[in-house]
Amino acid sequence: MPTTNQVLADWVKEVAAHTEADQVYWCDGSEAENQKFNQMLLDDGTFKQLNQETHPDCYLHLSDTEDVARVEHLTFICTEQEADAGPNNHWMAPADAKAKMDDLFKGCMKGRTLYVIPYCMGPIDSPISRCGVEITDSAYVVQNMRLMTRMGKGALARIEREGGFVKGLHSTGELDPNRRFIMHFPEELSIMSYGSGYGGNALLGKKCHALRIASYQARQEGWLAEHMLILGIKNPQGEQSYVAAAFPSACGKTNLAMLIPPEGYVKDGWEISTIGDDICWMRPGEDGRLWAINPEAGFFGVAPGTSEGTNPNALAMLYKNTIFTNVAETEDGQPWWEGLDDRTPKTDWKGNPFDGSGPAAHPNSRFTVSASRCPSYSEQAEAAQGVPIDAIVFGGRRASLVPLVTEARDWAHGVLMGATVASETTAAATGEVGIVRRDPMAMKPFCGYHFGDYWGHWLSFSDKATQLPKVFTVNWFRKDEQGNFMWPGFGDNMRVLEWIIARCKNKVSSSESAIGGLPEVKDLNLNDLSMDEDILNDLLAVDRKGWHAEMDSVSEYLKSFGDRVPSSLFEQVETVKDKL
Ligand code: OXD
Ligand code: MN
Repeated sequence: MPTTNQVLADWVKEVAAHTEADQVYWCDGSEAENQKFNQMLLDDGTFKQLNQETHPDCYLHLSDTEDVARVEHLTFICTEQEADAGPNNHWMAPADAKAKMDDLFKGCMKGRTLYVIPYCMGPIDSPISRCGVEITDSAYVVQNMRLMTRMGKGALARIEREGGFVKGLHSTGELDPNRRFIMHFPEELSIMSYGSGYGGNALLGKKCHALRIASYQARQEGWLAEHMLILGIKNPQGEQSYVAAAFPSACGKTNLAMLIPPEGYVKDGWEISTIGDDICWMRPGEDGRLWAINPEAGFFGVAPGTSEGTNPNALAMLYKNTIFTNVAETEDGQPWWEGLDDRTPKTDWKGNPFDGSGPAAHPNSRFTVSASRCPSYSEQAEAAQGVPIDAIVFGGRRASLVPLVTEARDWAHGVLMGATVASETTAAATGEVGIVRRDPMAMKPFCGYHFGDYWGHWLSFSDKATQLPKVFTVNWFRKDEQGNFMWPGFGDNMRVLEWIIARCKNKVSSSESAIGGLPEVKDLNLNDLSMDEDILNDLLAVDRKGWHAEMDSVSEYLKSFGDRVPSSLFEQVETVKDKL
């Protein structure tokens, strides 16, 4: 399947020569090809077949035990000027980075096949979508890209029509953590990744292209590439709204994207549909609204904690056509992870007999599955024009201070809310409870340029779009003095979404406070929820002293990014302080 795009043809030839690949294979994205690759991966032991009665076409892959997560300390943004990468990124000069990577890639595909994966991020016919080509020596990566992107013939045809594409070069190398780098060249729209087969490092369409490179490109072209889920909400009157929401990791993005509303809501006719669970590309439409697509075609989700109780929609997808990475296995060959159910697995994620010590599945074990398998997947996810976003929601894990939901006064205030998103570390993760780490727009690991410029870009949308979404902050994670969660979360988050949508449609008022608009208790639907009104009052209260301290810390944080931080963000901080 060679190509009429000369740049692509020359690049593949050049890489094949430099890496000394045995052969070159162009992926066409067909079902026959899918089956051929699965068989190949079974034959060479990369895949293990799971129980085909309970889990047809499901495979287990156990990775190298040192290659199980994204490696932020080895991830670089390589812009000509160091200042353009910003204090939020590791930087390396492009020439140095290329020399280093050229050395690593030299001869690395000897005895291996070089796979060419043309892919499209977003619906093939959407003007918001962008294409890329990943070259990899990993058939496991090919099979994951097949589920996560629109790959093969259709993508190549679009590349040939349009000309441009993001170049991504990947090799698993020796999987040596000391010879592992993920380099991004946003000025050239290219990526080089060596030494890891893990999703975020190796499936280059996802974090590398759709967030780091795309965020840079989006700034130049006037759109936004964000670490956000997108969900649809239909009310009993049949009115459809869309919400995009950004949360740092371990705050339940996939669960919120696939939320099943409480019974009473379902009876009344409310419906939630899923557009995406991780990435959102948005741009102003002719009507002045922000229109969004999910550039991905699949879910690369964390398995542990996924259950019938926490996310029945996610669990339902995982019985067919799924790749499991680093989960445990039951006696009868079914995938298993902590939190799934009370069975005891037979083998752990290293393939050893499970002896009860430590987790059986790796805490970052994953499922890769086509979005079309999700029961709540919306057909609007395939719409070329995208969906119009009514509300943007930012959230973090805050045991105290931050109310259940707050509405920004205006767009600039909303940008401040996003820029100062924070999440508290948990004892389990670090031993230090309640340490607030800021993760602006949940993009700390993913923004391909200086955060100061990024916030300026966000602010500029008040001139680019006339009907911007309303912006909110939510916090599902408040705890009482005994350390118990005060809000039930999961499906009951629907109650907060209902208020958010009602605000977008001006159907309820909000109570103005120094930190933004808060719901009146009477306007939150608490039917069938045995919740004390005092608790809700606490969840909606503004702790003045605490917020003064918060604003001081926010100010310090913003200052740490130097003089590229827009002054209007500091003005927003002052406004909040004055009102306090
Ligand atoms: C992440 C992911 O690390 O989505 O954010 O995998
Ligand atoms: Mn993510």
